Amino acid sequence: MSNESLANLLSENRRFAPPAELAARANVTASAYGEAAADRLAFWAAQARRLTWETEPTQTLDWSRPPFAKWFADGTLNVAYNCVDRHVESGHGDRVALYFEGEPGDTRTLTYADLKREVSKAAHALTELGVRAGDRVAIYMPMIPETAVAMLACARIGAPHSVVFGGFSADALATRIEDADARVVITADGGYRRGKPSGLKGAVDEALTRPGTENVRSVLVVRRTGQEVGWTAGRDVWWHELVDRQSEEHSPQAFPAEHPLFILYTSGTTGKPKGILHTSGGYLTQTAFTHHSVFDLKPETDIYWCTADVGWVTGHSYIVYGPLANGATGVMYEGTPDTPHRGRWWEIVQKYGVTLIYTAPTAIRTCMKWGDDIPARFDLSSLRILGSVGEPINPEAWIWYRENIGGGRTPVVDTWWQTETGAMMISPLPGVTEAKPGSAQVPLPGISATVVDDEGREVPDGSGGYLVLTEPWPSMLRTIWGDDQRFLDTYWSRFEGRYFAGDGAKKDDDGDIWLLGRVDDVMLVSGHNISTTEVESALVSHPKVAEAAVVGATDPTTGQAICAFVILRGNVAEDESLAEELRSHVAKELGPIAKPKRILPVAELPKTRSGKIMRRLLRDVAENRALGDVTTLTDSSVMDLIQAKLPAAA
Ligand code: 6R9
Repeated sequence: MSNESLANLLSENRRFAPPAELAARANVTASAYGEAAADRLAFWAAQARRLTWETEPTQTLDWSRPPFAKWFADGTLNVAYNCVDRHVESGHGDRVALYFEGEPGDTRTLTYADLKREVSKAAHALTELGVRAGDRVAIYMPMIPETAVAMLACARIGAPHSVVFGGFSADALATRIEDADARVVITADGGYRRGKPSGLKGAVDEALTRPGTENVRSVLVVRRTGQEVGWTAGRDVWWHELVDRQSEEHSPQAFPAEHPLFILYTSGTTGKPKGILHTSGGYLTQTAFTHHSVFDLKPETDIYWCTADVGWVTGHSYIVYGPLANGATGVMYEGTPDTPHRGRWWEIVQKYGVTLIYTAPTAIRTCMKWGDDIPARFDLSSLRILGSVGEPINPEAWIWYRENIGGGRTPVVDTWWQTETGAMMISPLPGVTEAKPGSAQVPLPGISATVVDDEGREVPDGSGGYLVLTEPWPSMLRTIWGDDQRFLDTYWSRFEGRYFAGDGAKKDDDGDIWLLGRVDDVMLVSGHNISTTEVESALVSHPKVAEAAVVGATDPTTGQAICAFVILRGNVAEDESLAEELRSHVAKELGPIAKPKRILPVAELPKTRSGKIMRRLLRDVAENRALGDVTTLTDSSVMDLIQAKLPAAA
C-alpha cells in the first residue's frame, strides 16, 4: 500500500456528544488519558489493583526479551477466586451473576454464591479426573451456564482451557485437541439451535478416533437436551454424576500472574489454526478495566448482555472474565436471534431490563434487514450503552443501532480488538468521547496504537495505512502455543519493534482512527488502494441496501475490478435499474473510482461462525474459481445460492 493508500474517501460528519448525565457519573473521565500518558506503567499497576492478589506484584512489565512480555510477574493470584469468591466474601453472594435464557424458553438464575458452589464442585471433579495445574482441557459446549462454570473450574486449578466453538466440526475439534495435547474434553449431549436440539457428543466421539488425540483420557458430558448419545465406558462421565457429588468447599490456590489461563484458536487465511496463548494477571487486569470503563459498568444496577458465543474471544473476555471479575450481572442466551421469532433478542432486553448490550455489526445489519418495526414492538428504554465488535461498523448501521435500539439516546461504543489482544484496545469512552459513527476513534488509556505506511513511518492525519500497536499491553498474547517462531513472524516481523495487527486503518483530520478491514481485503483499482469497508459502507448508506460485501476481482484493464454482493432491505424488490442506481450512489458518495463494476443482489453472504464476512470465497466466485476452504462457514449452502446467481450478473 502506498502512502496515499486507503485515501479518505468517505466523509462522515455526524457527531454525538456523551449524554450529560452519563458524563457526570462516568466511571472513567478524560483525566485517565493524561494519567496513562504521563506514566503508562504506573497506570496499569493501578489497574492491577482492581484484582485481589495473593501476592501483590511489585514489577509491572518485564520487556527484557521483546516481544515476549511478562506483566506483574512476581504477583500471584487465582483468576476464579477473583471472578467468583471475592464477591461472595464482600457480601454480594446474593447478587445475580448470570441470568440464563435457553432457546426453548427455560431459564436459570445463578447468584455469585451459586456460582461459587458450582465452580468449586467442578474444580474437585476435574481434580478427580486427574487434571493437574498445567494440563490442558478442551471445552466443546453449547451456550449454557456449565460452560462458564467449566472455564472457571479450569482457571481455579490452573489447567489452561481451550474452548472450541460448538459449531465446529469433529475435524476442527480434533486438530485443536491435538495441537494443545488436551487431556480431558468437557462437552454436552447437545444444545438448542433454531428450535431443535443439535448434537455435540457425537462430534467428540468422532474427533477422538483421529490420530493425535490419544491423550484424552476422560470426556465429561453435561446433559442438556436428553438426546441419545454414544458412550465409551471408562472414558465418558456424566457431569451430573461426577460434579454433583463433590464438596461445595474448595480452596483456590494462587498461581503466578504469568501462569497460562487459556489457549484460543484463530483460523488465519492460510495454514493451521494459531493457538493464541493468554496468561492470568495481565489478561484479567485489562479485561476488567476495559469492561469497567467502556461499558461504564455500575455492578449494583446494570444488567449486561454480550450476545457473542463463549467459543470466541469476545465470549471469553466479555461474558466470562471481565464482567465476572467486576461483579457484574450478566445475561447468557443459548440460541439464535430469530428463534422462535425475529424479536427474540429485544424480548430478552425487555424481560431482563438489559442496560448494556454488546453485539456485532453483522447482527445489527441483519436486524436492519428484518425491519425497524420488530425492535419497535419492545420496550428497550432500559438500555444506556450499546457496544459493537467484530468488524468495522458501517456508519449507517451505527446510526440504525443508536436510533432503533438505543432510542436515539444511548452512546454507541465501537470497540476494536482481536483474539490476540485479549481485550479492547481502541474504543470511545461513553462518558468522554464525542462519537463519530463508524470509527473506533481512540486507543484506550494505557494503549498505544498508530497507523503507519509501507516503510513503517507514522502517517499524518488524514492518511491511511496499517494499524500497529507500539507498546506492549497487559492482555497481549504471550505467544502462539508451541510455535514462538510463528508468533514472531506473524505479528512482529512486518514492522520492527511494533505489533502488526493485519488491519488497514486511516487517521482522520482529528487523528481519530477508522478501521478499514483486513489488509488482505484491500483492493487495487487503476493504481488506487480502495478499502472494501468504505465501498460497503457507501452501499449500506443507500436506503435499499441492508448489507454488502465487496471484493476486488482480477480485471484485464483496471488490475482489479470492484464486485459488490448486496442484500436488499426487507421488502425491496430487485429490478433492472437497481445495479445502476447503486453504482451511481457509490460514485456520488466516494467518487467514480470506487464505483463497483458488478453488483449482485444475493439472499445471504458467506460468514464465519463469528459473523465475519468471508470475502476470500466471494473473490473465488467473482473470478470464476473453484471455492477455497469452506469449513469455517456457518452455512456452506450459501455459496451454492450465490454461485447460482452468477450468470444473471450485471
Ligand atoms: C474481538 C474480535 C479480530 C479482527 C480484527 C479486525 C476485526 C474486530 C473491530 C474490527 C473494525 C472493530 N475487528 N473489531 N474491525 N472495527 N470494532 O473480533 O477478535 O475474532 O480475533 O477478530 O476483527 O479485522 O483484526 P477476532
